[in-house]
Amino acid sequence: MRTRKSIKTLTEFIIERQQEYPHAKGALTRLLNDIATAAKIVNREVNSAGLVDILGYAGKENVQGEAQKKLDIFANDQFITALQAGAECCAIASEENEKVISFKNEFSELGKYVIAIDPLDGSSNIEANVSIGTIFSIYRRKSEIGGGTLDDLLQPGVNMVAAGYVIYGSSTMLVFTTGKGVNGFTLDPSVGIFCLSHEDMRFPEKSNIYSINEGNYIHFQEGVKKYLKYCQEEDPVTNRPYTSRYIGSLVADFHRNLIKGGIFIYPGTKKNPKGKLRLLYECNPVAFIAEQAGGKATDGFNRIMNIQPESLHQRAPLFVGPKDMVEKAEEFLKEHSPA
Ligand code: P6P
Repeated sequence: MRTRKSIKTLTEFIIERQQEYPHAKGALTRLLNDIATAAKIVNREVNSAGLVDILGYAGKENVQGEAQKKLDIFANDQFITALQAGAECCAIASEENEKVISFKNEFSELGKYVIAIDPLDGSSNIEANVSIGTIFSIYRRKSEIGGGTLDDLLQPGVNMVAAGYVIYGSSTMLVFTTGKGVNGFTLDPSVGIFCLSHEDMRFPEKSNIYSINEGNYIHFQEGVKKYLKYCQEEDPVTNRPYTSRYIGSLVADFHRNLIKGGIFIYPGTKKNPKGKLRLLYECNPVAFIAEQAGGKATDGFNRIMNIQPESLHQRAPLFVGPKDMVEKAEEFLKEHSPA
C-alpha cells in the first residue's frame, strides 16, 4: 500500500519544478493544470462511451475530411473551454478546426501561450475499445497583444516550451516534458488526481520493436522497404529479428515504444509523400518527448523539430524512437534515396 507521503501529485510536481524557473510566474503551471482538468473530463466520457449515446459518428467531417466521431467533438469542446477559461492561452490550433481559434476576450488576450492540439487522436479505434489519446504542444506567443494569430502557431518545434500526451487506456496517463526530461502521471480515478508514476522516462538501452502499417508496404520508398527487411533478418548480436507491434493509434504505439523500446514509422508514400501525421499536433509533440527521453525524431532525413511549418495541418513523415534505431533507418533511406 503506497502511503500518502510517497505519492506526488501533478500539481505538487509542477510547483516543485517551477522553483527551477525563478522568473516563472506560474502561467505554464496553470496551463498544464487546465489541460489536465479537460483530460479528466474527456477520460470520464471515453470510459463510459460504450454506455451512453456518445459513440458513433456526429455526421460531420473535420478539416482532414475524416468523419468526426461524437467523442472527437466532445473532447475538442472540453479542451477549448478549459483553455479559454484558464486565460493562459490566447489561441489554439486543433485538428478538428480548419482555422486558428483565437481567444479575443479581455482575459485570454493576455495569455502568453498558444497550443496546437489533437484532442482525440486515434478516434477511429474508439468502438474497438483500443487506447486513444490527446496530443498537445505549447509555444510562447510571438504577437504582442490581442487574440493569438496564425503566425503564433506556425513556429518550428524547437520553439516548444512544453509538449505531452494523455493516453486513455487500461489506465489514463498524462506524459509531458517542459524541456527537462519526461515524466508520466497516472490518474487515480477514485479521487481524480494525476499522480507521478513514471519519473524521468527514457527509452530503454536495448530496443527491439518496430511499428509501421505494413499494409502500405508496396507504397513505401525503397529505403523503408530495405529497413523493414533489416528488422526481419536473423542476427542475435543486434537482437534481430525485431518484434512487429502496430496498434494504429499514435499515442498507444508511441507510449508502448517509449516504455519497452521501439521505433515508430509513418513514412511518406508515392501517393502521400508527406505521410499521414500532422506536424504541429502529432509529430512535433511526440518528437519533443522522444528527444527528451534520449531518442530521436526525423522525417527520415531532417530533425522534425527544425521543420518550419507553412500551414496548420501540414503533414510530415515520422521516424521516432531510440536514437540507434532511427539512425539505422535513416542510413537505409539515405542509401536508397534518389541522388
Ligand atoms: P493508419 C489515427 O487515425 C492516426 O492519426 C494515428 O493515431 C495513427 O498512428 C495513424 O493515424 C494510423 O494510420 O493509416 O495506419 O491507419
